[in-house]
Amino acid sequence: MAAWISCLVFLCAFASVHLKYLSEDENAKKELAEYIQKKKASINPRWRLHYHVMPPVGWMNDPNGFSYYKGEYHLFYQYYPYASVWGPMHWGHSASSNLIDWRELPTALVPDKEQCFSGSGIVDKDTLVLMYTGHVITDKDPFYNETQYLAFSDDGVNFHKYEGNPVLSVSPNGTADFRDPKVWRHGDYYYVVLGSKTTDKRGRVLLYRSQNLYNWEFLKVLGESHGELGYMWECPDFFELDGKHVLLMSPQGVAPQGDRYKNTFQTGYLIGNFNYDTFEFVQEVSFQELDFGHDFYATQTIDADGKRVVVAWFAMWEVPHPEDVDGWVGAMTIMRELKISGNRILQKPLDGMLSLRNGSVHNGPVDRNESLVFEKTGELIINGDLAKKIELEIVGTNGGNKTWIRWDPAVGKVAVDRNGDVRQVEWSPIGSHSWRLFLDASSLELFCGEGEVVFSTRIYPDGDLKVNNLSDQSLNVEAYKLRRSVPA
Ligand SMILES: *[C@@H]1O[C@H](CO)[C@@H](O)[C@H](O)[C@H]1NC(C)=O
Ligand SMILES: *[C@@H]1O[C@H](CO)[C@@H](O)[C@H](O)[C@H]1NC(C)=O
Ligand SMILES: *[C@@H]1O[C@H](CO)[C@@H](O)[C@H](O)[C@H]1NC(C)=O
Ligand SMILES: *[C@@H]1O[C@H](CO)[C@@H](O)[C@H](O)[C@H]1NC(C)=O
Ligand SMILES: *[C@@H]1O[C@H](CO)[C@@H](O)[C@H](O)[C@H]1NC(C)=O
Ligand SMILES: CC(=O)N[C@H]1CO[C@H](CO)[C@@H](O)[C@@H]1O
Repeated sequence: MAAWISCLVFLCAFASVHLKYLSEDENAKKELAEYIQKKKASINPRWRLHYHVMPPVGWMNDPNGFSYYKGEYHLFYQYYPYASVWGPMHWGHSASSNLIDWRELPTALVPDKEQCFSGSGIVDKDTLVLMYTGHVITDKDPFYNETQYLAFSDDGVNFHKYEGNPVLSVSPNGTADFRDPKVWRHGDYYYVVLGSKTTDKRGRVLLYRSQNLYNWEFLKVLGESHGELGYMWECPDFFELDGKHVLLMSPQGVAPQGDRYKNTFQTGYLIGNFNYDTFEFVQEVSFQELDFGHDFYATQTIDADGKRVVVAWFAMWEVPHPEDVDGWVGAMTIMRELKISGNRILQKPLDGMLSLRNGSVHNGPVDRNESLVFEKTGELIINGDLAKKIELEIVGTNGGNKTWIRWDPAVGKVAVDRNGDVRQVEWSPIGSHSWRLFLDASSLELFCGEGEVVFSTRIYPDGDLKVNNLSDQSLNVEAYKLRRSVPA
């Protein structure tokens, strides 16, 4: 009897702790939703984007949890709603039925003892499971601990954290940097790659597997820097593409080399072959950057109906984010389909991007000194003679930052020059000689040819967007206005 009563007391105590925990989480989310709603009214709209996912207010970084659940794509992001600077990480949330038109959903995860660092999403039976890094501040060097957590949803909107977190608590050699789980299913197992480093500070990616998402078995180091590729590899992703395997990741600490690696941190990939019996990834091509613009980091991919689609954080660490004074920072790039051609990956805007075209702005030659003006958004298909120089200037109708896009046949390079800060790379077209340029209120994305060279750069024009022809040759330009596909 006594034993029975104490057991009951224990159960009640357990249940009430459990309820208190859940209701605190629910209350925090409710207050946050009210805060976001109020704060939205004070956001300056001038640089808000029209067809790129952004936080409603506050700061965002990495894309997270890219998944397909109950008929919709879900895309989450590292989120600090209370200021336009990085802070304790939440997960913001957007959803879309076509990867083009996005709606905003309530904040999915709020920090508790742990900050909710990056991770991924996977559907397990009828549940959308998020696997993320619980980043906990500690009092001894390096003053944080990273372990892997789970959270669940049965409706794709409301998420609750697993009570048995963490599910994966120690990295093989005990390094505290152990984050950004990207999970997938193959055969009878779930697999996860995690970003980490060796004890002597070389970036690497760890591979684990599990039959149930709760118990994980370490398998192999999938890839590792030998000193040339930085001290930490973040946001790994691993997938099959056109008969090869690709390890996509964001190394930190790669030294600039000529035109390469000029951003604070890089994002790029290794192409090779993977064997699910030995767990060996044999790299065949050395590291290449995926995008050559100023603002591209922390990619995440999804298999969307057999297409491999990538999205990245459309910003960079440790650089000015001029929209911060407007009450928000950061966005996602447009979604791109990946393909392998030869030794490299091509990026192509999703076919669905055509559905954004809403009216022609121009079709034909752009005359001497003529400008095309775009009311905040535009898409341009540009054809020129690659035997001669091409130069376009992008500027606000009222001034602000100037950006130039150039082709110089003497060096065979395409350049994006933002206020004198140049990113450039060799381009040898493998097919099309066109450029496809997407402009939004504070961004440009330039796809060259078949997507063998792509630049993603944030720009801060004052007013609407003006594209000036500075070339010595006649360019043929087809230009469209693009409609809005995300909340303002
Ligand atoms: C982090 O915390 C877990 C317990 O949740 C512990 O097992 C692990 O050793 C800690 N890692 C480090 C690097 O301190
Ligand atoms: C672009 O400008 C140059 C020089 O101003 C001119 O020669 C060329 O014809 C212009 N391009 C087009 C398409 O008119
Ligand atoms: C083009 O612009 C330049 C600089 O403003 C000017 O000197 C030149 O006369 C213009 N050319 C034409 C054909 O309008
Ligand atoms: C670019 O524009 C931003 C926002 O107005 C401003 O903060 C920055 O100083 C400009 N940069 C240059 C080089 O003009
Ligand atoms: C397309 O443009 C027209 C005219 O500018 C506008 O009325 C309409 O709302 C736009 N459609 C969309 C879907 O944005
Ligand atoms: C996975 C991994 O890095 N394991 C290493 C941990 O450290 C021991 C001792 O230095 C090595 O032998 C393991 O290879």
